[in-house]
Amino acid sequence: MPVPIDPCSTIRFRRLLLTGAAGALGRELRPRLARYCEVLRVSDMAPLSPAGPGEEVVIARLEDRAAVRALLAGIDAVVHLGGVSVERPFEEVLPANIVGTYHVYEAARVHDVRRVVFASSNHVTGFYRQGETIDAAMPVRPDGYYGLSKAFGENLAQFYWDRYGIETVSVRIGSAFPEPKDRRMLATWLSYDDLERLVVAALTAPVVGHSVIYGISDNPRAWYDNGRARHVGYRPQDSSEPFRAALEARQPVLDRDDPAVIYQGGTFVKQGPFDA
Ligand code: 15L
Repeated sequence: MPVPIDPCSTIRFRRLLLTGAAGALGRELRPRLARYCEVLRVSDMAPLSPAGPGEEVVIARLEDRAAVRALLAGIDAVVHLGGVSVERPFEEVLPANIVGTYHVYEAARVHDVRRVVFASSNHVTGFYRQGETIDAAMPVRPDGYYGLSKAFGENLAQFYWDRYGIETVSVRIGSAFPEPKDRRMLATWLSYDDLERLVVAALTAPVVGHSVIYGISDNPRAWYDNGRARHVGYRPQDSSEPFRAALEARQPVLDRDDPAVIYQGGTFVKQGPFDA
């Protein structure tokens, strides 16, 4: 079991929903989120391990409107990780990320779910240059169909806040892995403990409307300025810095003409076209 971030936490939801629970981040968050609620409903289209104490397991496809409608019944808040999480052809991204996220928000409206934590991505702004400091108020520059779908999800979140008062924190997740894998991730890395801190802050901040925040640890040379999202209350406690020396030794020379080195989205910016 992961070490509790706050073992004395008194934050308790009655029933939380975690979509995308079979994915890498879903598997990481499942035991962590269980500590903050009486019942954790976990869902994915892929197989999930059986329900533990205080868990409900629901297999559902996000493009199945009726299934998603049922999924959100009785839910207090949603952590929506579900969908395609890498660059893929538009035909694959469309049903899960675009239609599916629409179904989640429609179901939230119908069931009066008041808070969503939406797993957006740094690939919403992947075509800004590495080294350029950006914030969530700057125009999106998606680096592919995946990034475009996350930009759409953020727009859905804004619309459902403006029209229906459903609050969302859109988390533009950087690179959430046990440790940074390359030099780019020295800027984009998000530790799993900080991921938990961020999701819990996003679930419990008193007022968020629709807020957009970059999901990164306290990386000294990050490209993202989260100053506009202080009200979310996320205070990262990890940093990529201890990994710097080893990563720079492993990648001593970078090809400055490589788009993956030029742009913040890294290799995502040069994937596709998919009909070649
Ligand atoms: C993402 O959005 C992906 O889901 C993840 O697999 C990583 O590649 C990450 O971005 C990243 O940019 O490092």
